[in-house]
Amino acid sequence: PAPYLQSYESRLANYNNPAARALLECIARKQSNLCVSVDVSTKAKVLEVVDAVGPSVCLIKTHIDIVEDFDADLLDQLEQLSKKHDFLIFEDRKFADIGNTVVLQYSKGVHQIASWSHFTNAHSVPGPGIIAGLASVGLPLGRGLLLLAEMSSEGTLAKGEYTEATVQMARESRGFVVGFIAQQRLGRADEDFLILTPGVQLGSAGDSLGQQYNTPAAVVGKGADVIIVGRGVYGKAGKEAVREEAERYKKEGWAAYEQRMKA
Ligand code: S5P
Repeated sequence: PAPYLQSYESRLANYNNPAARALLECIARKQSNLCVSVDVSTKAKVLEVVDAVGPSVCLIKTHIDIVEDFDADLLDQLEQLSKKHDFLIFEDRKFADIGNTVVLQYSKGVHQIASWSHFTNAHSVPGPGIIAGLASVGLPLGRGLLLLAEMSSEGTLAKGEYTEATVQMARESRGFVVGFIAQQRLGRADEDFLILTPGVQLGSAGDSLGQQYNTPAAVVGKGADVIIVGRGVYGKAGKEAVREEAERYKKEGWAAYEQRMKA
C-alpha cells in the first residue's frame, strides 16, 4: 500500500529529518494525531490552554506574534510544558519573503523562532530561495519545514498549478521540507510527505471571514496525517471544557486514522 496507508511507526523509515521523526514517534506513542492551534493573545492564556490540551496532542501550533505580553519566560514555560506533556512545537509563521530576509526573520528578532520551534511553515510564492534560506538556519538545528501547498480559506489562490509547483519544490529539498499544509494527500502514491490539515471543526461549516471547516474523519480520509484544530478546542469556556474537547478531537482523529488503515 501507499506509504500514507501504513502506520505512523512504519513511516519513520521514510524520514531522516529529526523533527519529522520525533513527530511520528510522538504520534505513535500518544496515539494522537491532534495538533491544537493556540491562537490566544496573552501569555497566561497560552499557558493555560497548552497545559489543558497537552496530554491530548502530538503538536502545539503557535502564532507567537499575537501574544501581547510575550517574553523569554513564555518560551521557557512552553518548553517545560512540552516535556511534561510530551508534544512538539510548530510556529505557524508563514514565511513569504526572499531567502536573505527569511534567514533573519527565522533566526533573529524578538522571537528567535528557530531556537525553540521544531517546525515552521512557508509559502512557496517567492520560489526555492525561501527554502534555501530557512534551511540554512533550521537544518543545523534539526528543524523541519512545511510548505503551504493549499489553504483552507474560501477563494484561496493556492490550488492547481501552484499546488503542483509547491510539491515539486518540496521534492527538491526533502531533507528539510517534511511535508505540507494542505487539505488532502499530495505527491505521488509512492512518496511520503507529512500532511497537516487546518480548517477542522466538528459542528461548524466555517466563520464569517472565509475559514472553511471539515470534520476530522473527512480530512483524515482525504490523507491528513495531523489534524489542526484551533477555535474548536480553545474556544470552549474553562480549562476543563478545553481539556475535554481536546480529548474528543484526539479520539476522532485517531479513529479516522485506524479507519484509513483498514481501507
Ligand atoms: O490554510 C490554512 C493554513 C493554516 S496554518 N488555514 C488555517 O486556518 N491555518 C491556521 O490554522 C490559521 O492561521 C489558524 O491558526 C488555524 C485554524 O484555526 P481555527 O480556529 O479556524 O481552527
